[in-house]
Amino acid sequence: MEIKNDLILALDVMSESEAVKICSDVKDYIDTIKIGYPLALAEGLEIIKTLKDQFGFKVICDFKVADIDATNSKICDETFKAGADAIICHGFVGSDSVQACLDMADKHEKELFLLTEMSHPGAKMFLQENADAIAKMGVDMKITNFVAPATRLDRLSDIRDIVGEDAFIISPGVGKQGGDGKKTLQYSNAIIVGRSIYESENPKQSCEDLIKSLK
Ligand code: OMP
Repeated sequence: MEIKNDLILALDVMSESEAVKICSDVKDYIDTIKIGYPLALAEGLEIIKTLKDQFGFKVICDFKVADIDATNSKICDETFKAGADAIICHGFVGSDSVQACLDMADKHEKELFLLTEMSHPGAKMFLQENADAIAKMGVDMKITNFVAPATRLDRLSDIRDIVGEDAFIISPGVGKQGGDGKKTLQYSNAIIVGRSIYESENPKQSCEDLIKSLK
């Protein structure tokens, strides 16, 4: 996936009007947005097509799909039917659950991102000790897109080593969660940034400043 300025906007705002306003502000700098439960639950899955049609963005749906295979399959099918270009699934549920997501992504000729270790402090409690195995499982399953944390560069680097240079890694945790964009891009293909942009007084300026800081 080609991502303009190596920057994905996490659009965790709570209404279509806020979403449209932020997108209008940053559309010259961004071509890929990530929509998660906050906006999808507030506005429905139609928001995917609304923003794609209005701005021409690629949309990654961050539904952290984490159920049994049959249910994962249905979640992914609906999400791709709604226009998503990619979906994020959890890996801790195991290969049968992830395979169901992969099969549905293949059926729709769309992409799947496998979440390995999360970026928040709580990820150290249960997920971290299994994250390398999750990444290895993804490699064994021929998955090529991964999510790994910008908040722990040592772990991001470990995960890069496991998935290999040709894999595509996107990394949340830059800005509000403390991660540094430029350092993250030593290991990652793109950063995911939410609040530092959409909560800013001037999202356009924040976007511009962030992109300059990545150079
Ligand atoms: P900010 O912290 O506001 O920049 O937003 C980060 C975005 O990345 C949010 O949409 C989170 O839900 C998401 N995210 C994480 O923060 N940590 C993770 O480990 C994984 C994700 C994700 O899958 O996108």
